[in-house]
Amino acid sequence: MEYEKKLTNLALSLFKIDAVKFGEFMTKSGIKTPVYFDLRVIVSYPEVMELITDLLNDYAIVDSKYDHVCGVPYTALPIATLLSVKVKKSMLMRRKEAKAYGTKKVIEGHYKVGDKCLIIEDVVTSGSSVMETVNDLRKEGLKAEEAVIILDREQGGRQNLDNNNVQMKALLSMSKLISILVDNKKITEQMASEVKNYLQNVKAPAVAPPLDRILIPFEKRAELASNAIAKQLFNIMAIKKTNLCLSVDLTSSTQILDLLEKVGEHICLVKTHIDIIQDFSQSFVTSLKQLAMRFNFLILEDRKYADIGHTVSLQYTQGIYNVKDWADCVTSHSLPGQGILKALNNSSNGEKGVFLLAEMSCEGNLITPEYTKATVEMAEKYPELITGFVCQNKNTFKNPGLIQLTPGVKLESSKDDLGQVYNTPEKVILENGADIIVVGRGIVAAKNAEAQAVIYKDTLWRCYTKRISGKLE
Ligand code: 5BU
Repeated sequence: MEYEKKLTNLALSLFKIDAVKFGEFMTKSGIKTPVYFDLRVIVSYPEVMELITDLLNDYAIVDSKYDHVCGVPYTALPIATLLSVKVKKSMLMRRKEAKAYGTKKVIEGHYKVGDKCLIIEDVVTSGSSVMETVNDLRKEGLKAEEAVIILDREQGGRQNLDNNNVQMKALLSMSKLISILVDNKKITEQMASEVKNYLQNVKAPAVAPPLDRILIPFEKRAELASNAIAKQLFNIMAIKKTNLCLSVDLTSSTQILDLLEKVGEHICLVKTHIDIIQDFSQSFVTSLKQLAMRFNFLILEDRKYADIGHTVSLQYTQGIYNVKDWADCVTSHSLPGQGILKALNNSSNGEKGVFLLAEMSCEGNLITPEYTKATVEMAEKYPELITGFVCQNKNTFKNPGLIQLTPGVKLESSKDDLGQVYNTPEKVILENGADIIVVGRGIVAAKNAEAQAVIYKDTLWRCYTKRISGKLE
């Protein structure tokens, strides 16, 4: 049977078994509708089930590349099952509620991160049910970018799904269904035009794309930030069009100041290790602050605090370095627990920031996924203090008001001989979710540091603009 004949057959069968009804009905949201779909009944008609599976298999999904199929619960589950068996692809099953006991899994079945999953659904109105399934699959690291459905009500679902990066293919659209039924004298012309009017006037509400931090521009994220330094950094990045942080790992204060004089206009943040400077002095700090003011960048002291709260508050506010005096933000380990954040918070008066270390770039480091997760949870208790995380992965945290600071970056991926691992700007920004990128030797050790800083700045910003455009492939 050719395609058109099969489609006609499907439309007529759905009408015959009362899966499609015409008259006057009330929708869930209390709107009157002249047409009503209930495809749950198809399980009672094996020949209709077979026809749908056939159509899905033969036509709708010939050029889809996928590793699994997953039906949107519940109506599409048996259809997905039949299709999975027919095309010999594994099926995944999404629970509507996670099990309260045992594995607590939401997605059942075997899969790997990065596997592609084809979504199967019966009817799409707004696309919200498809998105619930897509979001659960994406949380597991699966790719869900295609949905094949039986009936498109043509009320905005296609656009909503498209906005969420899901392409929809439908066996039948509402207009197609109506025209088949009119041609075959199942419904009158008058009913057909009533349905068309209804479709034109009643659109499904938009399904808001989830607030994925990696797609939100920095100037918007500034509004979502609870920490004053994060807010400033987002705004500086947006204004200066740079997300480059220079790590000035030099031991002479003159060298540092000379370098910043040249690259200051290209960076949003400078990162220091104050304790490696041979000739530290108060006048160095004064000059550093002046440069920061002149070029509009902030200062991060990469101190990596890791002691009990009492000691850290002394390290932060006392001694020859008096870090709090000149650094806008500092890095800190979470290892000692809450006390360290409490100490930094007490000393900060809501004016300073902390990048909490959730992951490291060097190979063989002892941080585990559990440690990272506990670190992110700990930060949630100090929203006014936390600027963001030093981390390597986009799934480490979700809050769009926080900043992902990622070190270990060079134009070419490589390693040094002491365990540092370098990724490329493309990898860290597009794949790993980095917002601010820390570059040290990639610039500091270059023959022409200024020219190299411009190359980094342009490359990093290009990756960022590509990322927020949402067109990653
Ligand atoms: P590099 O020259 O680009 O390798 O310098 C990277 C800087 O970032 C350096 O100052 C490190 O101390 C810092 N860093 C890092 O490389 N990796 C990490 O995981 C953390 C900090 Br946390």
